Amino acid sequence: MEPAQLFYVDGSPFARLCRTLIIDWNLPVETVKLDWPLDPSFFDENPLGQVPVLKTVGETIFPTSQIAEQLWAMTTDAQAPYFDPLFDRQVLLVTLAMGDALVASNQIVRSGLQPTGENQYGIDIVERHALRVQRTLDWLEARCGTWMMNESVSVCDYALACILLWSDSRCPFEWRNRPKIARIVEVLSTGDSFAQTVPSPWKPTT
Ligand SMILES: N[C@@H](CCC(=O)N[C@@H](CS)C(=O)NCC(=O)O)C(=O)O
Repeated sequence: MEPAQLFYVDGSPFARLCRTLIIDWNLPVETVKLDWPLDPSFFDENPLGQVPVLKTVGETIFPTSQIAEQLWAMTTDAQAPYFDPLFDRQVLLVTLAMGDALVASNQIVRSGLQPTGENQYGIDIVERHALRVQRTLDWLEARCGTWMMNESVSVCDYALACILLWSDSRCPFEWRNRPKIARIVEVLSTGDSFAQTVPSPWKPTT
């Protein structure tokens, strides 16, 4: 039987979440690194043209939340990081959506897109993404115990750590002023699966 394969690009915080889960859950999934930018033929795999994508027998799975659920289903016994898809879904989806906002804002800035005309949209979109990120971090900080979901480390903690560590290497901003979040990310960042998936330094593509 063909092994399952996870397609990723270096640096993607969403793919890093899946890669750390594969390592820590000891799953038989081959990880396949793709070059950046992704080839247009990748739209045949995922109509959104994005990684991560998980291919298992007869199935092509995305986006990240769906992959995390599939990987959890592949585990044989419950082990850290824990995942209760029904209970954890809101926090996981909001955390990943915050990652989408950070990535979208970074894309605008890195692409060198400047306003070329009058803003008729009513909001500054980069500022709006920044506010979305700050308010989501406040919301998550207020809900945290020792970890984001009760007293056990979960997939939500891994997702948050992958996104905030990505921001450090790609679009740094102040997030360590929230003590619970800062501790969670600090603890996770020293683990083996995080050490094995550190993104390479950013290189501009021209
Ligand atoms: N919401 C998506 C986000 C995935 C995403 O943004 N992937 C980026 C890498 S971090 C990507 O593949 N970008 C390629 C492109 O836009 O061409 C998910 O949860 O999987």
